[in-house]
Amino acid sequence: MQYKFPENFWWGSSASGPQTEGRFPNDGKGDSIWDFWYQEEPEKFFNGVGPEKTSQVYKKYKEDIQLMKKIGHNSFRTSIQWSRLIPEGRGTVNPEAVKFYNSYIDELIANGIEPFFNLYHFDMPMTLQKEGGWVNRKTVDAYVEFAKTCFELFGDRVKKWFTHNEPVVPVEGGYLYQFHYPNEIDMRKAVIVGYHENLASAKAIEAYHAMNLPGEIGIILNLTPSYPRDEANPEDVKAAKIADAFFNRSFLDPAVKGEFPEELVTILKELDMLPEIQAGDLETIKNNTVDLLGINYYQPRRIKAKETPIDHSHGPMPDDYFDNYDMPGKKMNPYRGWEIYEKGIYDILTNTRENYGNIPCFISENGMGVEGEEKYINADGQIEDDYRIEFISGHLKYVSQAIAEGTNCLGYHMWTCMDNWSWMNAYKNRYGFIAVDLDQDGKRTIKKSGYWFKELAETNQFEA
Ligand code: BGP
Repeated sequence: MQYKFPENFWWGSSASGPQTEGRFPNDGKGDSIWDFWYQEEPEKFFNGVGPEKTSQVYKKYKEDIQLMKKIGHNSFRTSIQWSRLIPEGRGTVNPEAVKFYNSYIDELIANGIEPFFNLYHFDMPMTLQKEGGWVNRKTVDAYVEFAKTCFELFGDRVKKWFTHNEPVVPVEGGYLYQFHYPNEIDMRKAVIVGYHENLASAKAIEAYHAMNLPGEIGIILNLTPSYPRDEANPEDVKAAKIADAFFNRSFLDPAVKGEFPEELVTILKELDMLPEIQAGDLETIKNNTVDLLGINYYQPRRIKAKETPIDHSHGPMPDDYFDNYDMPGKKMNPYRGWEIYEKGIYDILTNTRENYGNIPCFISENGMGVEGEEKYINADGQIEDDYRIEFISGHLKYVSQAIAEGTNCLGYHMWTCMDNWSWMNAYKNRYGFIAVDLDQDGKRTIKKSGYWFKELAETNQFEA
């Protein structure tokens, strides 16, 4: 069967500054929380590989853009590293960073690849983190200044901006489940972080629109559908709704509807954990919703009613209201330990159509991280990643169905272009269309999936 996509569909991939650029002498970059954490505890990172190594995109971006072109990209998303552009988080702008991002943007455009730029991809400048990071309201002001600087410097050519990538992840990783610096477990702080990220996003959107630049601004959210163990069990259904409010609607509702979900507000009120809301904040959030929604989808969330005893050792936690459900027989990506459930992407797109005004959206990340891909290298030195082609096409079938039913989905970006540095997992799992050989100075080789994607992008269809 043929699966078709509209003309001018955005085909490409996504990446981030901190996971790709690397650090080089005299580049003027300041420390982010990742640079700092790696200096403090390098053993926490897979094989001891830190954020200064990455795929050297800072030096190799021209070569990389030729490869993107070769695999059919018409668009590509990465992020501006706050700590590269403004090394201390606020104040002086680093001229080397301006040169780099200008040249990166111009090179993309000259090669027919539209640059999409995100402003925050988990990479708080360390100077600001020392003052509390997102827990401190002053960070919101610093972020808005940073955003304005980006719009002023690059907004004439960059026409797709995003305020955050997966803002719930710094909440979860930094303040609930310990996989981002500062690695705390403190739900009160987690709530403040989420609130400030939402407020910062609305204020950046307000600033962008006030500048009347020729483009759009949105947010990128990892929308993880919450499926109850048993649809017929009201306790499971209720638990899944609460998980959805904590992890999806906490950002989706303010971003698209300009308001926080009632269920979440009620719970936080009961816990006496509502953040401090200053006069005008809620109006700012109400009046500055997104033009465009990026959707990252990797895995669903399976939920059952709380059965295990509540763990009080760290105070209240979202998990006091539900248990994760380990569904028997689910399909897994064993390397990352994530379930593969293709229909989830269709459910998200249907939800945006039915409940979020059919907002213009696109799939901004979807992908499969695999460890030990060298075992799939053929005689010509190419990685035959048929599993990745199967993963992408399995999801794209559902994207095409959602579009046929009227969902306003404008593109598909795979995570990622070149294999890159996956935070604490460093280079363990590889996600790219293009392999990066760390032992050969980051040598690039297009995988089978890259050539498959090229054909898809050129014809706007595939057969399966
Ligand atoms: C998303 C992030 C990316 C990327 C990807 C893969 O959540 O936006 O930065 O890393 O997930 O996940 P991981 O790198 O943890 O395997």
